[in-house]
Amino acid sequence: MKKRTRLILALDVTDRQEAMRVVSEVADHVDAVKVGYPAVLPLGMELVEEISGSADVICDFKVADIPNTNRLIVEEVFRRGASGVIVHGFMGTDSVRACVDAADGDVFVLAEASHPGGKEFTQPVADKLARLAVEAGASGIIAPATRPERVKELREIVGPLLILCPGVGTQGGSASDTILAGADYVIVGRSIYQAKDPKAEASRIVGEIGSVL
Ligand code: NUP
Repeated sequence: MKKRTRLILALDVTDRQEAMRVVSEVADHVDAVKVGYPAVLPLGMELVEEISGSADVICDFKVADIPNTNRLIVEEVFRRGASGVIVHGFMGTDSVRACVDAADGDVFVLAEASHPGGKEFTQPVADKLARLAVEAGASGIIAPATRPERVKELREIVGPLLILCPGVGTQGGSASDTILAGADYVIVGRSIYQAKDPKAEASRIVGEIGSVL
């Protein structure tokens, strides 16, 4: 994944035409497009194939199973053209390692979730999950833009691994504060794809990120 604008679009759009319209409008402003179940369940893995022709795609499937099942899922994700996949760490080091071994690209481990409920279960074990990501050979972690102080602490643990942060905009996080805290990329969904002018909003966020680099 290139590191140019440091903005990743979260494309939680369920209509194919709408999805492709948003992607084409913001393509110049994002380093990757993240798709998850909201888009892939109605639109199929063909969506990944289609977008991957013009942009890096990260599949946010929060893979969380035994090693063999994880392997099968991750192999298919990359076979369809994705460049990255988001997985859970709580199933254990062997389950994450199976993802890393099967991947033909980046594996990101969710360390701490960005929503308020992320404080209940993920926050108490986030440091451990971040260490697991390092040990399992992952490319990076997912950390909360809603808690920049936690991004800073997690950076201490993961060193040079990539940190991707959702939670900017609608969830209350700030793109510039998140980058200043040590994130490599911010992930933004609704603030962009629900905007009247998604391209203008993406451009504004890229400008905000650029202003602190
Ligand atoms: O902790 C997480 N928080 C989060 O919002 C882990 C995630 N993967 N996400 C995803 O990031 C979430 O599923 C959505 O696709 C995106 C944020 O979207 P938005 O709040 O900017 O609309």
